[in-house]
Amino acid sequence: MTETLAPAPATSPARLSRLADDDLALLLLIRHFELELLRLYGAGELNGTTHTCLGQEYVPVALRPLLGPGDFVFSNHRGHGHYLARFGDAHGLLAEIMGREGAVCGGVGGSQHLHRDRYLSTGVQGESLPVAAGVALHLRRTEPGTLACVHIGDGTWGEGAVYEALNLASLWDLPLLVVVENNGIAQSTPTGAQLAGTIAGRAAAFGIGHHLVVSTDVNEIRPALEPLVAGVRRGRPLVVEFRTHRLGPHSKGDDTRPPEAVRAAREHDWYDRYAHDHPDHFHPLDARARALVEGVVAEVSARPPSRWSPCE
Ligand SMILES: Cc1ncc(C[n+]2csc(CCOP(=O)(O)OP(=O)(O)O)c2C)c(N)n1
Ligand SMILES: [Mg+2]
Repeated sequence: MTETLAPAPATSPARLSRLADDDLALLLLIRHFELELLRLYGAGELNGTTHTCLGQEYVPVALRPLLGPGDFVFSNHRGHGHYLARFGDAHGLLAEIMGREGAVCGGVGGSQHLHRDRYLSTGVQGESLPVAAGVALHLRRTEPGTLACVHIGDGTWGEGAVYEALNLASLWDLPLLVVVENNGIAQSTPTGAQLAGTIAGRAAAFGIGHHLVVSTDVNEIRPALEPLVAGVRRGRPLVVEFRTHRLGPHSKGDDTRPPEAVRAAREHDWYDRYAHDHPDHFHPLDARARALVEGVVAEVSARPPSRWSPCE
């Protein structure tokens, strides 16, 4: 039922290392979940809008074991992968997006506005960073060793609230991990047309450390991040910038990029590269993830509409 995108051109960068089963399974779950969402949207089955993280799945997968249940995660409009990496709950998420029984937030949050335990997402760009900074201050005082992790995109560096939050995070030594998923575009605006200087330079202006990730290999990214995340827990904020690629449209059918830009994004896609580099590992787990997502779609689609009351 899920569709893969056509194979990428054979100009792949370095060979990917062999992943642990659970990491590959999670990457594939997110990939097939997102592909199914685009199909369901096209069939008129979804409530509201949706933005997929196709191509960026490895970001929350790499971070997953570095974050504990005591940490807060603040996600954004492109957050399905963040949620699935934290909870693995494809049923609750799909029910939320489809407005069916068992939805994480009663079906009123939809794709972009989720709240579960210490996980929140918002579709309003720049809204989450000041909130995350406030939560980080609370955590520093009451639960030292925990942190607030916030995901933002490159385009979100155009919001003034980001700089107010960075200022206080540095001044007050807040355990704040800012994960930037720099996919080189904000809706239809290339980053080069809207961001002067660099994200590293902007972090440096506040005395905040910056770590650049260009790899898509979870086995390379995670050990490099581990000591840095430990430093955040001790009270030094950090910006981790992933140079990543948005594989799909901004939201649904709204891809304004020229074909060369889409091709370039596909050349970096871990999915085709992993299938090429490790076919024996990839194919059985890929088939399992497709079947799993198909089952989730069938099961959730058959549920009655969600019901929500502010008094419940
Ligand atoms: C305050 C605000 N302004 C505008 C929008 C509309 N909008 C949604 S996503 C988006 C682009 C975001 O770009 P980026 O931060 O790079 O994230 P990406 O979509 O690339 O993941 C815009 C302009 C919004 N959600 N919030
Ligand atoms: Mg972007």
